[in-house]
Amino acid sequence: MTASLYDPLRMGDIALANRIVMAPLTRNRAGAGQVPTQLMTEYYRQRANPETGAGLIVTEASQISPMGQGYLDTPGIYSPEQVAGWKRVTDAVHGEGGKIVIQLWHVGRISHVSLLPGGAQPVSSTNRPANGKTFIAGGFAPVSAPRALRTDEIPGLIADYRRAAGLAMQAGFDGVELHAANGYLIEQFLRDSINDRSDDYGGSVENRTRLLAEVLQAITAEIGGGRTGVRLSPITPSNDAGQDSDAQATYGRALERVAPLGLAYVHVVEGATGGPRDLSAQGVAPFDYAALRAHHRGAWMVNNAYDRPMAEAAVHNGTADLVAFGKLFIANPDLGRRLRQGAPLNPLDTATLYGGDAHGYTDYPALVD
Ligand code: 8OZ
Repeated sequence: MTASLYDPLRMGDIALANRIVMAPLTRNRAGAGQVPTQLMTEYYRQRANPETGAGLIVTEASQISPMGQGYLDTPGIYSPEQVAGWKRVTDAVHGEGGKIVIQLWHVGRISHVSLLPGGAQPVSSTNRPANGKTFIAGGFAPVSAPRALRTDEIPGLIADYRRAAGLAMQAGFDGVELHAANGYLIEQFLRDSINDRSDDYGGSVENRTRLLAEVLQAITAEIGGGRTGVRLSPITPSNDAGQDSDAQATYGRALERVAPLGLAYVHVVEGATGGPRDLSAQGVAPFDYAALRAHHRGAWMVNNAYDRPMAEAAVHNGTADLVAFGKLFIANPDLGRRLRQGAPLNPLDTATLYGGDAHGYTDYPALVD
């Protein structure tokens, strides 16, 4: 039986009205204490009704601890005030009949001392800094040099992820998505282009996939595999991640290893996040996503530059169960309705993506009835 982008889907323990997903999108509009604001609540509410918006919302990446933050004004999921702020968001989304999971984030070395407690150094798999910039109070700045986490610090890090997953349930989320993509902490362990450790968390594929596996083990022990997803980006060069020497083997083993956890979904960024899907011009071998999928029995979510024909085809031909849309959902609060109708789409204003107020955030127009 062939499915449509507009058909319902049971994804683990989460029942969705359709397969249209709002992708995780950093917007840098959290309030003091990295607390979700009323404006953020309105932004998510506008996109929550599955009749007009998304079947599932994945929130913007949200740090699991103060050390997990890498940019100005990103929300957290570690304090009671943050839980209360997110509860306003989940109540609003559920009030529209929608579903929402929170993306759990630790940036690792993609951070700056000015954002971290007591001016601490960022932590990573490595002491080597990324060649890149982050956004801090004064504007863009080069990321700070990290220090490699000691082996005896890793249990505490895993405990932070587990606690965040528990807090997400208190905040009323339908589940969580582990951010294991885009050159952030988990990917800093996965790829041998970054990970230069000699302990049990570095070297072999088995060792480099260990942190991902242990974090997912801890999260699923807390909230269940049926409420847990993971986002991977096997070949993205984002955040100076380089390329793993054998991405197919590394990412394949990662999913094979977590298969017993029965994850609700795997979310894969195809190609360069927010950029080209085909990286052959950059000398990157094509990645076999179907081979990766063979290691996972649950729902398969795809992302990156999908338009209406591509998304409809992917679900129709079974390449994917769900399609996540990023830029299109920023500019079109009623993207679901527009896709269904083949209606024109609003253009994206790139000047208002990161930080600011309601402009370019909650003031994109919906279609008029
Ligand atoms: C854009 C700006 C800052 C962060 C990601 C969380 O790439 C992000 C991000 C994107 O996953």
